[in-house]
Amino acid sequence: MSAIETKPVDPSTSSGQEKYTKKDLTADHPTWCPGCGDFAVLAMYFKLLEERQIPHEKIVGIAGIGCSSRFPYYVNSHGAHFIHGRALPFATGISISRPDLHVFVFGGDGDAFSIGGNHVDHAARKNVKMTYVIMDNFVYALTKKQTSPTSPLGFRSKTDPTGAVDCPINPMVKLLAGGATFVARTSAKNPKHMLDMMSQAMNHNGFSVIECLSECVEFYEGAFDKADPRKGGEFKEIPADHDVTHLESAMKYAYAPFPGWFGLFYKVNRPTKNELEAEINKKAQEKIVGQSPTQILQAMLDKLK
Ligand SMILES: Cc1ncc(C[n+]2csc(CCOP(=O)(O)OP(=O)(O)O)c2C)c(N)n1
Ligand code: SF4
Ligand SMILES: [Mg+2]
Repeated sequence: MSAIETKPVDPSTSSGQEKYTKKDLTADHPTWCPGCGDFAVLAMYFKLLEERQIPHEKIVGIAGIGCSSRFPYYVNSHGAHFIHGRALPFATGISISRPDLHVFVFGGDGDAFSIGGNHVDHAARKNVKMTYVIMDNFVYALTKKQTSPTSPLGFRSKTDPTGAVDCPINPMVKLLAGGATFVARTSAKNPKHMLDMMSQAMNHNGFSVIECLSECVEFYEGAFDKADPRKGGEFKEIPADHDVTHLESAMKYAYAPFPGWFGLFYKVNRPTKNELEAEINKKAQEKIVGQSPTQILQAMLDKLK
């Protein structure tokens, strides 16, 4: 008589699946232009998730609007292509109410620093647990070459046909000043480095944010050649003896002129909003056990009457 073998099921998975591969995590075929830097970001994200072997129903990817923000379409996990610049508040709600999920946010320089500029500051100061990857291409690409907050002076675009005159923001300085507890910079041209930054960001208990230079080959070709050794540029990594808990030192690296430095600028531990509000949220959730979202919404509307 042969015994039927039963294999232990991981309780954190709904399917009990044993190994998650890129195939499981892939959804739609990306519609980015051939050569777009965003492909490398997606590839490294798949690699990270494969390495971690997290069931896809435990992952959330939220984005705003832009070429880069199409990211969630291509990943077989929970996700939303949300309102332009509003990915962070939406992701904050998910992070706080569902501590069992890993929350990632993806978007572009316009989404992060233009229309969503304030949200970045507030998610940073609140130290909401999530990982935010900003795919910076120095241009509004989806809207076909408009000046973005990171476009350099003199950049000719549909909105600045004679060249940009507004002083660009410095993402690293803004993120550090905003109070982010994990700030890193990488490039889509260096996937190994990018994967390392993403992996460290995911391990961080708090708001981890990465600026990833990701070239738009259609509307700003060659923007990052100065940071690419294969194009005669220099990919300067932050020295190993940099104290990542020292804000002033991080600021010094942040203020370096383009192409600047790459690596982990800053990392400190500070209580997260998730931890600080855990008890309040638990009590609020206990009150709505068994109710459907419609019932919860109706009860809220009734209170307003
Ligand atoms: C409220 C609102 N304003 C403006 C737009 C138009 N719009 C769509 S994407 C975008 C900018 C995208 O630039 P970025 O975030 O840098 O992403 P990229 O396309 O470069 O990856 C703009 C202005 C919009 N969709 N919604
Ligand atoms: S327009 Fe630029 S950013 Fe958008 S998909 Fe094409 S190369 Fe990428
Ligand atoms: Mg952009």
